[in-house]
Amino acid sequence: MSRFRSVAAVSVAVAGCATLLTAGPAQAAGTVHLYKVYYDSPGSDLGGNASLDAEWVQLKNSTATSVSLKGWTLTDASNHRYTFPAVTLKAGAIVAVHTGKGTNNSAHLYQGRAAYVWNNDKDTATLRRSTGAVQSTCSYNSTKVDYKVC
Ligand SMILES: [Ca+2]
Repeated sequence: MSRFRSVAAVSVAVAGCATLLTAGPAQAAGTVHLYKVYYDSPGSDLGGNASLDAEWVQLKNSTATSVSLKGWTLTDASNHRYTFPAVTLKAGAIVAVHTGKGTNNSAHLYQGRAAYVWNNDKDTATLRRSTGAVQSTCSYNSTKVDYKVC
């Protein structure tokens, strides 16, 4: 009886592996890309650091490996440039780049600006690698919503 149970358990485990292997290749084809731009921070644009930090851009690493963002840049259509410090974005992780000031950590980075960067009507975010090669872009052109999912 106990032998029968263990054979059944192995069969279930094998079936589970087959499902995971089938799902694998699609996951491996990911990139580091712009994920979401929250360009119109809540409330009136009266400035202040809390309002500036409620304006942000998210990047996502949808690859299966960690990626160093050191020297990568994020620019708007007016060429306001943010250069990433030595941070690593883990596989599957998202990091938000806030416009205002704050203390950087693995999930939140801060441009340290005293003025808004992302226009509330239309703009284009461009992410470049440290080589200058364009990695990802995200454009929006609407005041009907406050954010764009890239
Ligand atoms: Ca804005």
